Amino acid sequence: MTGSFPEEFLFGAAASAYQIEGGVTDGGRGPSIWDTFSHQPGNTHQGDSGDVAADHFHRFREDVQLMKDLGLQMYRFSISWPRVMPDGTGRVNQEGLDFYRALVEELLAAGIEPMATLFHWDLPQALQDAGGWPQRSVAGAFAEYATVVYRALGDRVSWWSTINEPWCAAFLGHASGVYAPGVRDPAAAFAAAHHLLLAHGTAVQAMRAEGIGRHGIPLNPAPVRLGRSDEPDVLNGARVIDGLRNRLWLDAILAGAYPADVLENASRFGGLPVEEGDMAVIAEPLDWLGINYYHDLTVDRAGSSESQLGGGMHPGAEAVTEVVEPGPLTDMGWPLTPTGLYDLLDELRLRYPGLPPVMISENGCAYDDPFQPDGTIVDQRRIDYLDAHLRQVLRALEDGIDVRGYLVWSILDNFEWAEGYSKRFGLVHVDYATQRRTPRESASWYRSLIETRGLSG
Ligand code: GCO
Repeated sequence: MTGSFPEEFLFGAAASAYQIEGGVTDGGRGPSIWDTFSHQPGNTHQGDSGDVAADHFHRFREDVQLMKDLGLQMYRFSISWPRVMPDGTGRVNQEGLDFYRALVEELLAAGIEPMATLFHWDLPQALQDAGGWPQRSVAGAFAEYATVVYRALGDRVSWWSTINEPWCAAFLGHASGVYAPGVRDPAAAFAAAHHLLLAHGTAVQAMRAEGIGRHGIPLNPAPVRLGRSDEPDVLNGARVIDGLRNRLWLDAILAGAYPADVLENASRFGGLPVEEGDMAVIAEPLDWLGINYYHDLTVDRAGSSESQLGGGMHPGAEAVTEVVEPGPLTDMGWPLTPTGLYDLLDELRLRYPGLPPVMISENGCAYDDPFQPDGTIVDQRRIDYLDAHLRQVLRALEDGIDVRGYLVWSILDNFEWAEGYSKRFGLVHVDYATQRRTPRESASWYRSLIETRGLSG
């Protein structure tokens, strides 16, 4: 697939607060569940935490200059809830708001459109102590926080992203427990899922009451494919996984109802705690839908594959698991499935008549290519990955699917959650001992793409 991207198409990059900021006790910031979780032995690679990360809290002007040098048109960052409201509700930390104001002004001065994500998993610990996402009250607290942030930045930020990958926060955080808060309770995961969605809709409504903006949510759906087995229990397991990863979220937000099979599966674990009026709030119309895409999902009978990814993250699908078919993998052990991005966009267009404009709000890969003797980093595999996925975006555009932009994950190497600093996703390499930034070859490639706005043969 070759061709040019539309004139208004936005090329950018993304990151998140806990993964790059550091400064976890600076500027009045309160603790988040990731501060707690990462300091509990065994939860992260070699005990890594976001205490310092890429020190973006202190180096953000240098980092924005790097983004300007790349010619980025948009930068998606996240706002640390506990940096703005250390207790989660009530008290506002003006130093925290001032940091994000300074970041936004720096971006705008560099000609870069800011996209602010309100929640990228770093829930204030104080709210976790009060029950966390399984408690319905967190949705109201989130709307209060969203209003505080909108009043501070709404005159300068027009692209608003509510909750990053709520599936991860709900099921990796509360079912498999491999992410913060490290809970292993499917009932808590389903309750968290519903309250994350309720928080999303409530916050969009609250911000719209304050003023204008383009509101969306970055989800991480993926095509679910079958491995070698197609026996009935495997087919059912695949449908459960498709329900949990994709349709629970997309149907609620775009169609205002949970699918019957998702409700049936959830009922085995205490159900989704829907109250009167909730679904209308969750289905608050959006200006854009974010798609964080990395690879598609292949499902096979549990225990019958070369390598299995995770367990316990799909309540009700215990007979099956995600598997990785033989083939090239990124450093995360993820397969290379670029056509899955087109297939996903095509499925969304067909399944959801009310599909709003799409932003590819994350796409990228982890590779740790070495420094060359001349100090450069030739990361051809990352270039090939980005090129292949962007060609699928071109294919979707040619096919009439309304994609508005593409954000590389990530601008900088950063804290990759349970994997800590062992996995590198950055267009720009970070030496964590010195905090020295080194743009990789892929950064130069991306700059050229942004300049030419096209992909040749
Ligand atoms: C996610 C998160 C990012 C990850 C990235 C690589 O999509 O899981 O938004 O925080 O770091 O996706 O896993």
